[in-house]
Amino acid sequence: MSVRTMHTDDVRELLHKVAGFDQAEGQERVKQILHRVMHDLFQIVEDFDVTPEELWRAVYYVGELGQSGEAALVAPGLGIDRYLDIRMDAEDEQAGRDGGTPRTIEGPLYVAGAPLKDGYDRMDDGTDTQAETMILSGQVTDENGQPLPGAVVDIWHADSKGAYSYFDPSQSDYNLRRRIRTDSDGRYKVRSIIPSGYGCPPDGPTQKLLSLVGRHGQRPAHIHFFISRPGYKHLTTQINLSDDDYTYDDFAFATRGELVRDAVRIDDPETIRANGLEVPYKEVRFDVQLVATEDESLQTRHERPRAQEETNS
Ligand code: MBD
Ligand code: FE
Repeated sequence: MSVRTMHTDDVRELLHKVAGFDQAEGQERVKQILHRVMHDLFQIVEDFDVTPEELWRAVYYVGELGQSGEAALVAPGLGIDRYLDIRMDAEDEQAGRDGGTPRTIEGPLYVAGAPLKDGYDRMDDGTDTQAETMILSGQVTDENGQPLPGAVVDIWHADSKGAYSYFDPSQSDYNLRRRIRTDSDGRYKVRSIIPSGYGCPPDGPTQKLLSLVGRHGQRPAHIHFFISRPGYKHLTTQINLSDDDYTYDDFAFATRGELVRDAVRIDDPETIRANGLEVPYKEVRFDVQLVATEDESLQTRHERPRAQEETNS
């Protein structure tokens, strides 16, 4: 059975009232967008002959998603975060402020207010005994290669099980989360552990939807960065490690070729000792180029709800 009702006065009047077009109060932008959203949803029901059973399943799915706290997790899986990056890249290009190290998505697992140190710090609390040691370092420069001292490099990543502190209450506060201020040469360096990739909770609503379209919910091993300095465009980015099965098959669409890095194993006893270590480790390098801008609104990260943002940042 396939009936067509979208063109009728009944549906038109219904949508008009749903969006509050007959009300003096409320916000015009919300009315316009809600009208479009509900119109297009009803049009989908008509075009695909969606059954009441299917539509109610979708309504209760939204409820399940909210209860699980996974709304900001299914978002990157549906390409929302990547789509916003594509738009911001295009805006930068149009405004002539493209270039520098590419952006990629923030993801839902940032926690504001990590310890802030000059030049160097250790990020791991030493309890992840299965993990390989990582030395991560790099130089922050402008587009001409001029070093930028005093830039803040805010780094966060998962443990050897793919879990993030704060969201995994078994980890210590701010484990694997640090802010490093670059030294007089624009350099930063941390000792940490090699992260593992992330997998969506297998029984959660995000994985449920992904499975319905034949997709996995895995991310490759990766390290997140916010890099900022007054006078330069804020950069939200990540590096993806090169030896992961999912390096080029990320459910969150965050991998960019320019952001893939090798973790190089260092076995040489002298180099190990020179770095103050006793065991072989893996070295990861990530140099960053920032783009100059006078526009202060571009010098900070965009707003979104973040853990500990008000209390501690
Ligand atoms: C992550 O660690 C992540 O970075 C993203 C984008 C989604 C889920 C988990
Ligand atoms: Fe992540």
